Amino acid sequence: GNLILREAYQPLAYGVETVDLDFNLDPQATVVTSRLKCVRNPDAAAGPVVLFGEALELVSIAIDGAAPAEGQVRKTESGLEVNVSADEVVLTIVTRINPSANLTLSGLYQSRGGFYTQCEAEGFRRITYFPDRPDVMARYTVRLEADAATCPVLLSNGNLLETGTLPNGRHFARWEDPFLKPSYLFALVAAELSALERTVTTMSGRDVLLQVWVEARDLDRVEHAMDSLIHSMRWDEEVFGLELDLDRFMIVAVSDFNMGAMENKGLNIFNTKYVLANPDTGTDLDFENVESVVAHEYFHNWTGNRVTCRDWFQLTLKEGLTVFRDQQFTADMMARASDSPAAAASARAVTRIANVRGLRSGQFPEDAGPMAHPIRPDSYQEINNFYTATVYQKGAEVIRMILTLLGREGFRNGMDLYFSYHDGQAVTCDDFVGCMAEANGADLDLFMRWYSQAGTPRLKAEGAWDAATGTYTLTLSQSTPPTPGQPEKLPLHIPVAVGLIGPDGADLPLRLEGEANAGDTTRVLNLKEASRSWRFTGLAAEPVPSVLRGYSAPVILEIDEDDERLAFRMAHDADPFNRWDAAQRFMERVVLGLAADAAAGRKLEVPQAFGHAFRALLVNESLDPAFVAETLALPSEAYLLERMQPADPAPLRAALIHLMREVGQAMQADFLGRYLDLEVEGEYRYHPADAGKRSLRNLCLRYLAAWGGPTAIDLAAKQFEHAGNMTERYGALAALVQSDAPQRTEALAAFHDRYRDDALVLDKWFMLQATAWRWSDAAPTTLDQVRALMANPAFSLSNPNKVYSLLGGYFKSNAAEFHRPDGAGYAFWAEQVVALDRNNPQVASRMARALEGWRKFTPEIQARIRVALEQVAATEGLSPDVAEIVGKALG
Ligand code: B3K
Ligand code: ZN
Repeated sequence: GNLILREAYQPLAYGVETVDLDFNLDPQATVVTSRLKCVRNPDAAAGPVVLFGEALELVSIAIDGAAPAEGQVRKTESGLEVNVSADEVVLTIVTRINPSANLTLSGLYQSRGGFYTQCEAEGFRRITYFPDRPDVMARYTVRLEADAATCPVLLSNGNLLETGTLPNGRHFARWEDPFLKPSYLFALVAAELSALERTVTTMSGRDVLLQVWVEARDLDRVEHAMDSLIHSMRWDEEVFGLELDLDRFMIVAVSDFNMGAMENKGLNIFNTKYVLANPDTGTDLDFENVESVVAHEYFHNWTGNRVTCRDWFQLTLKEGLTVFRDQQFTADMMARASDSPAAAASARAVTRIANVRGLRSGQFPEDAGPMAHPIRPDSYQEINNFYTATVYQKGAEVIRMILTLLGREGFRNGMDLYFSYHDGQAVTCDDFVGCMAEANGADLDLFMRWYSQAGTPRLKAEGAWDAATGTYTLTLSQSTPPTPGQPEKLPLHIPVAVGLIGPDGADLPLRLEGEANAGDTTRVLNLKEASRSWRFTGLAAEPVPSVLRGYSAPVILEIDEDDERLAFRMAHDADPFNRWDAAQRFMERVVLGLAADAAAGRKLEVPQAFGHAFRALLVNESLDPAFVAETLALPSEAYLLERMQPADPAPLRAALIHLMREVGQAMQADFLGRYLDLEVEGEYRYHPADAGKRSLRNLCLRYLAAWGGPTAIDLAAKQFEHAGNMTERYGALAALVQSDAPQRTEALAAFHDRYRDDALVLDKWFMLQATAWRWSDAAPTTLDQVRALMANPAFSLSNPNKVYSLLGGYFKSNAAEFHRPDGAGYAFWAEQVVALDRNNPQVASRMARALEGWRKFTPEIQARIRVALEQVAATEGLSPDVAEIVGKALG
């Protein structure tokens, strides 16, 4: 592949001041006329006007209104170069494109009869020739013309200037975006849609129009997205003083979309999955996801749009920061809805736990495999492969550490300085961290290593107790394993939040050697070297350390704790995150122990101490149910496979099944008791208190169904039948699917009948079947079921949501079935990746990534996977997207 290097960045010789676009929209032959005012960049080396273009038919190009001279326009591998001598030049470029044939869903494409665009990262060059880089910021006007009957709604960025009718049933609209923007934020929509509208007043007193555009039949599912938008606007005003800068803000939902959503200026385009939700179709988790994705895209208006990235290596500048902002928002929203300070603290912890679960199961595997990269990568072959968990989730953790180091006020001052220096600019991660440092007089030079070093650091904590002096010495050491291209690692600046727990379970006031008084019960220790010790004095008895509270840094904590100590922290740690983490560590130990037993053919036995600690949490009615549900939910299989050496999905699955069955059976009365007590009365509302109860109830049901006693299956079948909302209906179905009860088939059929015309709900139905565990060898194999489901009329290989649910579910969330010993899962993977790649390389590449971590498996498994990887790698005409993934995997 073609390797792009961060170090090779050069500004272009010519930028663009204004862009006037005219779209004559037609499914097969859309004509795009672009008028570019190009201006020489005084800071760049001399050169031609560089225009990128891909899959375009060039109709004409004029330079200052005249035909180009012989040789003045040169075709290159990536587009065109235009030689000009003036400092300013106007290019008029006409291209023809075929949106109906564009199955990549990048550039201008069609979905259900409408026209939509997706330009990030490099889709604009599939619409017209343009210097399609984020450091080229320009002012845009857009004229859209389309058939009035099929496309009554014509939208683009910014403010609407004019609309009108034309002969032959056509009509037009003109839009103007008053702000400078890079081409990746351009958008248009021409479709038959209806809007939910609200007018709200911003903090400075301006009235702005908010619209959520969907197909008319979906209007009963948009209220929550609108509420989420309004909450996001208020939050950004209150927390960061940032206001909506346009007169109107639009969200459009589309069924065919490669990712979650896109922050185009003033015209966010969303996957329907992150807009549509009502109690009958969306689970509590769907409501939460809609809220956070709406917030994420809205927050990009400042962090991403007003200040954007100089080049794509800086992607985490906007993504890490914006994920951090949406995570803070969600935590605040959860806390705000709680009815006591304790409930608020717990709700915040539950949000944090969800974020860390995501990091551990999505980002840790990436950091341990062939795609490992720093949050600011040094090179890439295909930029679309770098919208990763590392850039997004680890990037957000890095911003969160800056908050930990600077405090709330210091962080806000840094943000204010960032906007005062860089509004309207395309900048780098150094610029951002520079503002944080300058606003606080802080030294973040060492901290910058988080931007350049890949891999998950190991943080080792060792304690030594000296009874004679009442001193506890905590030694923290760090190391990072090598990653591809980075054999040597250097120490990072790691903020480690630490507490000490006394023998009675209460936190102790902390006093470091040399300090006059004891202070807070949680302290942040700044580890900047390979190893360092801290001495806590004035202690009456040996404390139990609670290290990395709140998960203060994205590292793997290595600390030697026996079962008794884990059970103690599960019962007492005052930091709810660490209390949850103690439970997860205990479970991990038990599951991996059982897996080793299974692999060696030994009898499986769940340790009693674990059962006691588990049950103590289950029956603890003073704890928030949402929190209890998190502590009792198993770590993800993806994460456990990372922790297992060598990874072996079959014994791991056997261990998980055994654990759930045993615990479900042994504690059936407790599960049932809590289940009955936690029933939520009244009409469904999306509220953390209700959602927490539903979550713990559904967890109880899953353990009970795993045990599989007839009362348990009846209970699940009843919940399924009488459910008043999707969270209960889905929870019951998930429990039944995770069992070998005959009611499983009936429930699946009933669910399908009820939602046969509902694409988003059917995605859940596909996903549940693709990810289901097989509880007995008599059950049909998952691969056979997935193949059969591909023939279902509701399935389509060209709809990303369907692919992610059915194929993604099987490849990425069902390790034991996918890695079946005969290798049939891998052959199926190769077949599907190649088929997808012909039409949609971005979706194909996502599926391809399911096998990138293959070297963690046993040698027998590796040998089988290699065959499939080599088969895909040898395929002719492979996209750069998939080629990069399989190339790096085999490299
Ligand atoms: N910025 C977009 C992601 C674009 C992905 C392009 N392959 C959505 C987001 O992060 O908000
Ligand atoms: Zn984003």
